[in-house]
Amino acid sequence: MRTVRKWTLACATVIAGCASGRAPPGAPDAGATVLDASAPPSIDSALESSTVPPPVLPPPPPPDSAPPPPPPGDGSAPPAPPPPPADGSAPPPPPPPPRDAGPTCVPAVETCNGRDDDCDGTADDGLGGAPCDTAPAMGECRRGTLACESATLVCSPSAPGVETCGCLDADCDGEVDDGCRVRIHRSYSADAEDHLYSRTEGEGDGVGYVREGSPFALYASGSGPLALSALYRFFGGGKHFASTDFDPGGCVSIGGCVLEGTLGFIAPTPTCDSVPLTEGRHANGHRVYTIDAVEAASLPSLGFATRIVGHAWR
Ligand SMILES: [Ca+2]
Ligand SMILES: [Ca+2]
Ligand SMILES: [Ca+2]
Repeated sequence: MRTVRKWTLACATVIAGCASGRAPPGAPDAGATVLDASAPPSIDSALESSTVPPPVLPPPPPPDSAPPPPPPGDGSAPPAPPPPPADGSAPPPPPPPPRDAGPTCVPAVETCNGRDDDCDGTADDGLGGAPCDTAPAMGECRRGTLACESATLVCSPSAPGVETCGCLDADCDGEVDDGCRVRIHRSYSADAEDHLYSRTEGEGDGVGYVREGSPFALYASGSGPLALSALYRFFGGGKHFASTDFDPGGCVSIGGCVLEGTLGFIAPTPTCDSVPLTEGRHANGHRVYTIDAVEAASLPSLGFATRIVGHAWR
């Protein structure tokens, strides 16, 4: 109001032209936009500036700071960034965001990565189960099974079991069917011109037989999973012999020979790293059994007819 009164007095007493509506000398033409700080303001602008207070604007942000992020829509505080590692190394990359069966999930092949790639709602489902090798584990324990654990495929070994005499190292000690076979010991009597085969080493000691070693092994039982046949030992005509026939040639039934027991069990066909068991039969009844290919090949020259009676083990 003070400015209005002052300018009104000046117009009335100094500038006669203003009363007549004419512009004072040097004033711009009507319609022109001229800003001149030295020129006195118009009455309208003076009135406006004197009655409307200027708007109050917020202070500008500091030039070197970014504006704070808007708060989450649910009103909760935003998650705090992970603290840097204490040792000063670069922080690990963040884990991939989980996928779910939502409308934005794009189905892919499920792999062991901690994510629900096929969008069925379960991460890493349906993986594992394939066989794998757990070497240096031995025997059946090497037969592992793949499993997806903590986003990593791992090969889990099998636990040791009980030796089943099925051509497996089920107890994982590195030896197949250990404890399932028996060694067969051989001795020879020159006087009787007879070979004696026995599970008992030294059976012929003291009765004229000389030990010749333990040339092969047979399974102790035929009740395991392998298809095996009993090999019986007989004595007849002053000689020992073996056969898979419980009454070979009817000699037992007519009293021509005696069944002395079961030596062991042989395989009719090659089984579990077996080797052929050759029988040499002399015309005088003398029988020889061997898995030694060289000895077997020499028998015909010594008067023996040979045949493969089955398969034994070293
Ligand atoms: Ca899945
Ligand atoms: Ca997955
Ligand atoms: Ca074993």
